[in-house]
This record gives sequence, structure tokens and C-alpha cells, in this order.
Amino acid sequence: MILGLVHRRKNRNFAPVPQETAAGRCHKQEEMKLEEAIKSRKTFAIISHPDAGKTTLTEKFLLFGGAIQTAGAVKSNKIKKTATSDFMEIERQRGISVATSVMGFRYRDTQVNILDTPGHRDFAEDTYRTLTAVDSVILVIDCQRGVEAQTEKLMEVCRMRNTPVIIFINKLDREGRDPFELLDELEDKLEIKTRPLTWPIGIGATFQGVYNLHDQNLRLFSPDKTKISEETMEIEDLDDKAVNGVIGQEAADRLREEVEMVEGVYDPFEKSAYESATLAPVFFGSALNNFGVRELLDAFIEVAPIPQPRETDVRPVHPTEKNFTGFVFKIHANLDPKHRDRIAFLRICSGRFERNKFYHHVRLDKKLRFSNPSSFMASEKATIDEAYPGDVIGLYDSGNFKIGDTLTEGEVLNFKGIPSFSPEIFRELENRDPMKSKQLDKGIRQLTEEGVAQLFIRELGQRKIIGTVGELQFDVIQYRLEHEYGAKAAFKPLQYHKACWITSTDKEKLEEFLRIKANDMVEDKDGNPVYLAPSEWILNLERKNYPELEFHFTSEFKHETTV
Ligand SMILES: Nc1nc2c(ncn2[C@@H]2O[C@H](COP(=O)(O)OP(=O)(O)OP(=O)(O)O)[C@@H](O)[C@H]2O)c(=O)[nH]1
Ligand SMILES: [Mg+2]
Repeated sequence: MILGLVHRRKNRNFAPVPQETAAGRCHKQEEMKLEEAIKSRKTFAIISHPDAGKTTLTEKFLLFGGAIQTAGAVKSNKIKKTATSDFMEIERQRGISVATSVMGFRYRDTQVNILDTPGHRDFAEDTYRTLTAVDSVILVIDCQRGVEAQTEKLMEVCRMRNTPVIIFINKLDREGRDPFELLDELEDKLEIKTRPLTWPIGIGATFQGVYNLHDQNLRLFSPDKTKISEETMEIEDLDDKAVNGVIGQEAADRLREEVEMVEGVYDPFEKSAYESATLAPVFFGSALNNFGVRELLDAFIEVAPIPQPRETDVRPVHPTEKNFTGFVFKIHANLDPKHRDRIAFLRICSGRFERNKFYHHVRLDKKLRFSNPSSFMASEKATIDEAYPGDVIGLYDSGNFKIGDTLTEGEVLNFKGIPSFSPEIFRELENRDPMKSKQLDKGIRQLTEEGVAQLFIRELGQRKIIGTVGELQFDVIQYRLEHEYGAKAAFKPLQYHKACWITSTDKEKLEEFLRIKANDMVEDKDGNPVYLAPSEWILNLERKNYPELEFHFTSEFKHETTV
């Protein structure tokens, strides 16, 4: 106590008036630069049931962002695509997205990072993981089909994380359901309040455009799949007679009536309710015809959250923290068919990422640096020197990364909430071209390391068994093995119910189990023993028979989060 006093007095006498040092100034500048970068970034995922129009909408966003000049209509080869979100050959052929693609563009001083997810439930693992890497979502609904089972599941995950949601009701150029009915269904099934911010004028054959409830203007519909529609009509008041002249008396009367109802039924839009994920603003349009997309994008830029703090096993990490942190949420081999690389997709959570700087790989306790980190502006990969929170960057990986890995500047922490999955469908891999067994071996290892399928090896005969969550994954693997590795494979169905990673403190019991169950035992790629349970009934029986053993249903049982 006394020492402290003396010390302070001494300081008062001799210490110079505190001045800002050069280092301090530099530090302040860095801090401000970081804050600026964070404020100007928005990272979001487009999600929905299959075929609702996510990839189409993504392309139109890129068009607005000037990232591409003409958007090729999805599944049409008439226009040569200059940028596309469905980059894998198999996606183009089948017209479905099988994996998330990441793209960025600038719009009105904002760096927008879009993650276009696959809608099919067989690829939902990828979508669920992507949801950990974004700060908000745009949910696309097909006006004919309304809310589907997969939409409900995706919303459940968003609700769990309190992710803010904007809804886009798409395909208004086709006959669809009544907008009020759709909104009721959204509220009911998705358990979220809605607030329309635009309103459709007619639907299908009678579709004439959208009325912007916020700016009070009309945007008139002229089908155009490739260019941006600029035709808007500013009006002071919906009662303005000029509206009748433009859209016709009947449509105008109906619009007036409906808008009055909307304003009467729905509370005014509140940004805070959207931010806390209790209210979803709703937009109507047609992604294919590039209609209602600008209203959506403008509102998104205005209200969507900037990069948010994220939870770790130690403490929450705030984006403005000086030290860099980030985590890997996706791995993809052969992203570019010309360069056979494996890319780890990293979401930056805090600080500034720099090229060639050493970072700490927490799981491996290893220092790594990256000389060619890339950004994904449109579908072009470009090497970057630095990146900021909210950005998703691609790191060339020679096998160091697994999904969920955290990078820091030295601190030991792990980002939480990246789900792992329990495989449900099992097939044995068969080689159909003995000359290509090396390629098949390499291919299956690399593809399963991406985390969408798991590889198990049966000791007897070294046979390979693949486990996935969805049937279609096998088609994708087969296709990619052939086109990316030149190997021909087939899959033989196996009747298994679940894969169980077995651990125990009782070594004897564990060994007994492994011996007795030898026929159903396999190893995962790290050599851990895995029991393939033939049925639910047998699994329950074994769990009762062996209370000393623990049965885990995902390979990540040490930090398990299942969806
Ligand atoms: N009529 C009409 N068709 C549309 C519209 N938007 C998209 N489509 C069509 O709907 C189909 C599916 O579009 P995508 O954008 O591939 O849908 P997606 O949601 O990305 O599909 P997945 O990623 O496979 O789940 C394509 O044939 C599009 O051309 C629209 O506004 N009107
Ligand atoms: Mg798609």
C-alpha cells in the first residue's frame, strides 16, 4: 500500500506528461481500420428447400454487385456463364447444388459474402455447418410450394442460434398461393413473426410488379432474365389515380385493399426484433426474372447484422479483438479441376488475418502459415494479403485441417457449435477398374476427408465401407471419383443401422466386445474402433449387455454437437 503511494508520488514528480507514442498511434489506427472493416461486412447464407431458387438468386445478387455482367439462367446453356455458384460439373449436369459455394461482392460500400447452400436434405450436413459461419440468412420460399419439411428443419437450426432471417417469396411469375395465406403458413410452421416490406401486384399470369411498402413506390414487371430492371414508379400516395392507368383499375383497387390490410394486420417493422430473430421481414419477387431482388438486397444491406461475436469453449470472441481467430467449416478437394488442391474454408471471427504470418493450429498444437490464401470474389479465386472478420477465405491444405479446427495467434480455444453427423446409410466400396485401384484409394480418402461421408475399414480383407447421411452422396462420390480421380467405383448396400464409436475405461470389457463383435467391427480413418450396429434392436440390447462401454454416434464424440 505504502510502496504504491510512494511510487505514484514519484511518478507525479518526474514522469513526463503522457503523450501518444508512435506505437500507440499505430495501434489506434489498426484498431480503427479493423472496426471500419467489420462495419462494412455482411456474411450470410441463402437457404431453403430444394429448387426454391437459391442459386438463381445468388447469381442475381452478383449481377447487382457488378461481379458479373450477365447472369446465365440456371440450368440453361443458352448464355455462357461468366460466374456461377454451381461450380461442380455434377451440379451443372443435374441442376442441383450439392455443396455450399462461397462468393463475395461489393454493393453500396459493403463487402457482401454470400454462401449459397444446397437445399436437398441429403446434403444438409454442408448446409448446417455453413450456418455456423454466417451472421444472418435469407430464406427462399417457392410461392407454390410454401413451407416444406426441409425449410422447417433449417429454420429450427436458425432459431437455435438466433440467426436473423429475411424471407424472399420467389417465383411470383408462376401461379402460386395467396400471399396472406403464405405469410400465415410461414408464421405457423416456422414459429417466427413476419412483416412484409414489399407486396406483389397479382401473381402468375396477372403478376405486374411489386409495391415497396417502405419507399412507397411501384416496380413494374418486365420479364428479363439477364438484365437489371430499372422501371420504377414513384408515387406519393397509393390513391393516386395514375396508379390505375399503369396497372389497371382492378389491380390498383386490389393493391390498395391489400396494402391497407397489411398495414392494419402487421406491426411496423422493427429492426431490433429482426436482429433478435423473432421477426422476419418478407419480400416478394422472381429471382429468375430479376424482380424484387433489388428491394431485397437494399433492405439486406440496411438491416442485416455485421460480423457478430462467437462462442468458444473458453470465452466468447468478439470480432474487434486485435488478435486473429477463425475456424474451418468446410473442406473441398479439387475445387479447381486444373489445380488438384484441397481447400479449407475458414471463417474469420476476430482480428486481421495476414498472408504468410504464422498462426496456431489449436488441435494439432502446431504453427502454420499460408502463402496463398484466397478469397472467392464471384467464382474467381484470388490471392489475398489480408482478410477481416466475416470474411471466408480458402486455405490450401495438405491434410492439416479437419472441419471444426480453430486457428488463433497462440491462444488455446475452440469455436463451438460446428455439428457433426451420424452416418445412417452404409455401402461397401467396390473397385470396377483394377488398373485404377491407386486412384480409387486416393480419391476415396480425399473425398471422405471433406467430411460429407465417412470411411470405415474392415480389418478382414481391408474392405472399405462408406457411411453417409444421404443417398445422393453416393452418386456424388461415384461421379467425383470418376471425373476427378479417373477411378470407377460401385457401391454394394449393407444393412447397418448406425455407426458407434466405442470407448471404455474397462479395458477387459472393451476387448471382449471387440472380440465377440469382430464381424461387425470396423475402424475409422484414425484407427478408432467402430461398431456397425445391424439394427436398432440389437444396438439397444448390446448397450444393455455392456453398461461398461460408451457408445458414441459421431466421430467427434469428444466435443459432440449433433443436429
Ligand atoms: N418461373 C421461375 N422459375 C424460377 C425462378 N427462380 C428460379 N427458378 C427456377 O427454379 C429452378 C431451381 O433454381 P435453383 O436456383 O437451381 O434452385 P436452388 O434453390 O439453388 O436449388 P438447390 O440448390 O438444388 O436446392 C431453376 O430451373 C430455375 O430456373 C423464378 O423466379 N421463376
Ligand atoms: Mg442451388
